[in-house]
Amino acid sequence: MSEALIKDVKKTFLKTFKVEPILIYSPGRINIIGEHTDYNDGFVFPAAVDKGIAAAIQKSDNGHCTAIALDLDSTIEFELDKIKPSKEGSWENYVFGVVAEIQNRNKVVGDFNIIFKGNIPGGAGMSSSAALENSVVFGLNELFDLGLSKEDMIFISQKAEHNYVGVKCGIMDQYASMFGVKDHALHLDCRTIKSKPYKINFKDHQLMLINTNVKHSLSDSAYNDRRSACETIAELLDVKALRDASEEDLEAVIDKVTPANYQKALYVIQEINRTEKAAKAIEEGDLERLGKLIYQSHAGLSTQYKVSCEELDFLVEQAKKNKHVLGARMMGGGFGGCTINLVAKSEAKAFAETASKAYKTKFGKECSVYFIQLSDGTHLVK
Ligand code: GAF
Repeated sequence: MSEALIKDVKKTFLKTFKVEPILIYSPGRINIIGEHTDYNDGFVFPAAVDKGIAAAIQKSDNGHCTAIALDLDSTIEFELDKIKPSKEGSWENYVFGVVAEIQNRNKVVGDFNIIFKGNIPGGAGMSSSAALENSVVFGLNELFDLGLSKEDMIFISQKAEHNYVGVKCGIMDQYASMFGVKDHALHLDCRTIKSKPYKINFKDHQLMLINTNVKHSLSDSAYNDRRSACETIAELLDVKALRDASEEDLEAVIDKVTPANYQKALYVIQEINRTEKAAKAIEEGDLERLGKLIYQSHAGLSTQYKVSCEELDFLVEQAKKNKHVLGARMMGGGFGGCTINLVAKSEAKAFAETASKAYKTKFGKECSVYFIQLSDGTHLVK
């Protein structure tokens, strides 16, 4: 958790609203493997990280609510009985969406003021959105004693994203951000919403992120298209979700789906499988095997599921050329954001430098490197 973020939101809150706020911290996440499997009821392997959003919240007595995003230098005022989606892409939709979804559950929220500040790079595929949603729902639950469980809260955050932001996301991001455990990754079954924390022994290796610093447009609609293609094929196969299908089941309907959608469904079935194999490799301490699965995951995301981009593929190629990188792949929804790399500790810096230089030469822009720690999920800060 970043003490500095907490200090900043608290200080600004006291100065602006002259009352002591409740303080919440909500982290972003990484994902080791299991991409685009969550909305297919499959398995994922995320972890909360030491980049997040701090929120200061307290009741308001001036007849309206105020939300301030310090990073964006943006303030909005709104009334609770007039909440509706704001224009596409605006940050307030995360706040409005959460409030609306709480109201939909017949829970009563009163007027409030909230101030945010975060250090999760936007568009990096590290779930700044889920962290923001979770901070709002967690804060409102505390402030108004709503009696929501953590599980209720992640579903509220997810629905906010579906209905106000317009992304039909799965549950991975909200779950990892809410339920993260320090030094652990979570092997999450997205059907039962139960996870097993793994304290991964990385030995002389570590995880490192490289941010392409690009976010290609249309990624939200492409995401929703992928989800609906998966659902259509699951329906055709007469199963609840692709989690329930095998490669043989899919082959039996090969004539009934387009080649592109066939590959997408095949990717999902294989990735769910890979995530299971990764859990086993981790249990057995076999990092080389884990690395291979991570590379395979990227190949599938790029060539079958088609959610990668030139910049991500380039960084994964750089990793493949370096024998000290056991595995690398794009992370999150895709079309930009970060690669996640499993790299030898002693060589991580050198690899980061070589890859960054090559990236600059190729694309004429900088990438960013993050060394992350696995951290606790959304919590109250005393
Ligand atoms: C985004 C979504 F929000 C997640 O639910 C998940 O589907 C991910 O993309 C891809 O694995 O982060």
